[in-house]
Amino acid sequence: MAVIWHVLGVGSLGSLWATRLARAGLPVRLILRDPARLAAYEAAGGLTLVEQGHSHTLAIPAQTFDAAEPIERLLVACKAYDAEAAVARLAPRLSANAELILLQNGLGSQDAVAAKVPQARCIFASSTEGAFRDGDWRVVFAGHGYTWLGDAKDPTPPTWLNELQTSGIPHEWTPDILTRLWRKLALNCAINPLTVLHDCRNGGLATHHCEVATLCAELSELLGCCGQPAAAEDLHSEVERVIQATAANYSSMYQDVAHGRRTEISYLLGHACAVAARHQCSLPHLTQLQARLITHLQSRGLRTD
Ligand code: NAD
Ligand code: KPL
Repeated sequence: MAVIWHVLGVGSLGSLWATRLARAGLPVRLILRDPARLAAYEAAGGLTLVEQGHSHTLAIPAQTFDAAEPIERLLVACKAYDAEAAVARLAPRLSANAELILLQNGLGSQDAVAAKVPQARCIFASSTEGAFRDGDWRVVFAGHGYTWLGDAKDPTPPTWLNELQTSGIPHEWTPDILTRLWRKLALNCAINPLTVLHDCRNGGLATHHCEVATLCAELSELLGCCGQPAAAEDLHSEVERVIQATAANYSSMYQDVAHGRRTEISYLLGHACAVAARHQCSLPHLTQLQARLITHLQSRGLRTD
């Protein structure tokens, strides 16, 4: 019998995965926060995927944390700051051979989750797909991309990669998932905070070349210090390429701040600065950027952790 995909975190990315898996005929269960959310979901009649203007509603079964069904495969799609506590609540339901797929951006949350469930295999993911919600229980597939998956402790690919293939989820198994995550973290640190502080789209950073170049130099130094030199290769030119390629977009952090939502700062810039401090690597511009961003978030009444 096919293993059930339990999905924890039915937001943008979790819904994008759940709907594509279910559309391919795979067994999926959504895990919702409490009976009130479960009732609201059931009243809506399912989860709707909007793709190229077409919407498709899938009546994926849902449950709360209290359901009895053991969990063998868990897709964790909460924000980085929610992942550890949410997984800890589900730990009693994990079977002995459980596998978790962690979709969180940045770094830090994955190790915190893994420490809560030492018996489980934790597979880390880094995704460039884009999705947003245009209503409750609705997700819009906004940007095609790719998801890299890997396990820093065990390079053996899991058996279910073919299910991602069947579901049309573009992916690749990589032995270097930490390098991928560090590279994305560095890109996000070089772009996202500046878009918030300069109140601009990604393309607006074209007029802040020097600031971007200085940050890229410090981020490259950090990647060298923490044993990730491959993640630093041509970082500055890739950052400039991403700025041009996504010039019309607002960064994810910009959008979080604009909507008054908590950001993932602690798992991006915060993580970079914490690792730099641990390695006694002095990065004055990055540290100053963190301080400026924290002041900005405070001024907007937003959380700084
Ligand atoms: P989101 O806020 O849309 O979804 C997170 C969901 O988790 C929410 O529905 C929230 O209610 C739920 N949740 C949180 N705590 C919970 C709990 N204890 N129990 C049950 N549900 C809980 O976030 P998202 O945009 O889907 O992002 C998820 C992760 O994926 C983030 O780390 C983000 O950076 C990363 N990511 C997102 C995208 C994207 O396009 N949205 C792309 C790449 C990476
Ligand atoms: O990933 C991004 C984001 O907005 O979070 C990009 C587009 C690369 C900018 O850092």
